[in-house]
Amino acid sequence: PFLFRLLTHDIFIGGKTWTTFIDDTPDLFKLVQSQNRAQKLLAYLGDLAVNGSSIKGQTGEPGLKTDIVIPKLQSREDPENGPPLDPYVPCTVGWRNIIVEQGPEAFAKAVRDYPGCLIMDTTWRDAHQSLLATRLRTIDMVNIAKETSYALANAYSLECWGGATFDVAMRFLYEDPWERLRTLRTLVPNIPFQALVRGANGVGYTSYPDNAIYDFSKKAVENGLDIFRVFDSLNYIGTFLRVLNKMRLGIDAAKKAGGVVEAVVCYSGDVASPKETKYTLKYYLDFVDELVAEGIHVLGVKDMAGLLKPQAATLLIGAIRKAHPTLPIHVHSHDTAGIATASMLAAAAAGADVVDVAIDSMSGLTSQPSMGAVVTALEQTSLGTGIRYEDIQALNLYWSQVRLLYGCFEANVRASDSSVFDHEMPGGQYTNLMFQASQLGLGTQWTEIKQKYIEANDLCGNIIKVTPSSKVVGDFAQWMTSNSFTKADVVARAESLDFPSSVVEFFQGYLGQPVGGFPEPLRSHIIRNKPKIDGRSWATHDSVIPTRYFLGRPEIGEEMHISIEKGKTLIIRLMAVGPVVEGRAQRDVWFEVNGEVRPVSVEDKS
Ligand code: 3PY
Ligand code: ZN
Repeated sequence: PFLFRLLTHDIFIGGKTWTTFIDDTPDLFKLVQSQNRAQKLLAYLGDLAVNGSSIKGQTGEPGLKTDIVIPKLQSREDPENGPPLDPYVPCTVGWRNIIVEQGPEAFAKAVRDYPGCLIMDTTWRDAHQSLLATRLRTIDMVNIAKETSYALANAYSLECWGGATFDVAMRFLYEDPWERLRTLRTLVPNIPFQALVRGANGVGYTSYPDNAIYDFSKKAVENGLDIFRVFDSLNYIGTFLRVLNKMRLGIDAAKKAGGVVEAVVCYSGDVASPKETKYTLKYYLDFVDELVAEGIHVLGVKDMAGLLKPQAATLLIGAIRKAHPTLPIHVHSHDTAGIATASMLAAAAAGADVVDVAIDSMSGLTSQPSMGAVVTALEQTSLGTGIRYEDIQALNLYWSQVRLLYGCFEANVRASDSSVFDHEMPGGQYTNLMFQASQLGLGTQWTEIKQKYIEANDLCGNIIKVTPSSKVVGDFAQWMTSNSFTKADVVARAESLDFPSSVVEFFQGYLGQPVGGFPEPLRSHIIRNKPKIDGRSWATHDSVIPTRYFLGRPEIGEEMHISIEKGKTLIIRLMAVGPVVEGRAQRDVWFEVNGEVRPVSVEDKS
């Protein structure tokens, strides 16, 4: 085909070939490029036809077999109802303009001065991290991005990056998380983008050197990030020695990068309970004072497990509001027990400026509370969010289809679970551990894991549990379950047992210092002659396959439309899957690509 193109090219026919003809005429190669791309696509689809999807964590096929309908937003006759719709370009009105034009301090002040309560939408990050093992692909955000720029024009932010999205994109989805950020940024220029950053751990699981965190934060802002939600998994701010910094490093890096610093206090225990002795109101207020002294722009209250009951929200947010009248407060929760909607309403009433929600069909259970519920409830108070009910319905129509599509990653969490008040597992981890327990097929395994999680947390000294400290407790619990160890067994035999490495490293101090210090003599028994660490350790979208075909085995005869570049769509039909080739674990798979028959040879892994 290349030779044919060359010989039939106008310039060639006109006899005007010159030595740089090939260099100056890149369109000759377009065909070669698109053939290569088509060949790669066929290799992927052929492998899917023979072996099924190999995306880790997938069980079964996507639950949606039709194309997704993109809803239309209702037009806005009344300018009060938001910026007028333009079907061709994204919305340009929104809170991000203040960050870009006037900087983070002015943004924080405007948020604080806003008479209502704003929302952050977590649909693009925490919601799918908590419900769908973080498997949401960029394309499924891109497809609704423009509508989102209008519907959520008055949102404080869209959480779209950080947490587990970063490493899942690279390890399991074959995507570039930076590309995700840049693409979404182009499509949503008006709403601030927010990321969850694990202090000195960035978006990973261990501590990184200072320069990595500084450069990462700088690059994040350059690629379109606005707000950094910085936390430490033990609420450990670090020491004043720069080299030992924990959370302080994440805060400083975000600030130097020009981002909005939303520093976080992680919530644990029950601040409104008379039985609470560790995570008390005084503990939280002192920690908030320390964060404020760092010169943060916004305070995040991060209830990663969904433990904050309405009365506790009233008490805690009310007290922080009183102590820091000008500080914007942003509250995050999970709906594991079913109480988060009530708690977000209580937080708003007590003075929170922003609360976290997810679009209805991606909300509830281990995710955030429903946007439709919180927004409509606030609408009836003096704390309206500036988000239209009709727009939420339109977005939700889209997300209800996406939820079905990704049904093959659901952990089967079907109902609320108030036992979270005992075990305190963060939303994402709850779904993960439950999925693993159900894979083992033992009905009682899950109850057992929850019980061991409580015991493992006790052994660690009742710590704040969020990535990565929650992983330590989870590993500890699974190890206790598989070895049938009780808490008493562990204490009695600590000097000789072979503990999981994450547990040993936690006790060494690799994650920092837990509130109240490490339990002794258990710590010494577990780490034996290993060192104690008392500070911080050192430790292209050219052809996107729609998710339906990315995850689902194609059927014989099925026609797939895949766009490989603007205006160029391949119509691919699976024709046949051949027998295993004699003596080799291979099959030929036959496709028809734009009417032309093309075979690919695929390894049969069965
Ligand atoms: C993360 O660190 O990924 C979290 O979501 C913590 O809640
Ligand atoms: Zn969360």
